[in-house]
Amino acid sequence: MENCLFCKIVNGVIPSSKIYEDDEFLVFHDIQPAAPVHAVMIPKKHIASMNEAQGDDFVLIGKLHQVAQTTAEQLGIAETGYRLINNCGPDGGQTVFHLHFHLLGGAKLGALTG
Ligand code: IU
Repeated sequence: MENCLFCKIVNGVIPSSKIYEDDEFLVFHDIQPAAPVHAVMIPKKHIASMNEAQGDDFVLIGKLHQVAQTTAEQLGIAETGYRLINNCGPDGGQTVFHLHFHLLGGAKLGALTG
């Protein structure tokens, strides 16, 4: 998608601090970390949000959870624990409309609030 910021990161037009990359996924450090460890995990395929996912996208989303597990190990937060978050739509706090999950850890995280 031409105007999608995360597609631009995938294409290298916008730089990112990469943690992991393969044919289907990219993981990078969030530029505004909300925790000591804060990675953004995206499928390279443009899916606007969780609400737009369909068909095989759910296979991709399942695999992304597997990448989250290995990334947590790589970042040293597997044992202490972490949080995997998807913000969906404006009320969910989504600001970039390319499906992504936040992987947060490295400290005891606060309770979820609405
Ligand atoms: P959100 O769930 O859509 O609010 O999350 C978008 C995240 O993408 C947010 O935490 C930004 O700091 C992060 N981000 C980034 O890490 N690098 C970028 O170039 C851009 C956004 I644009």
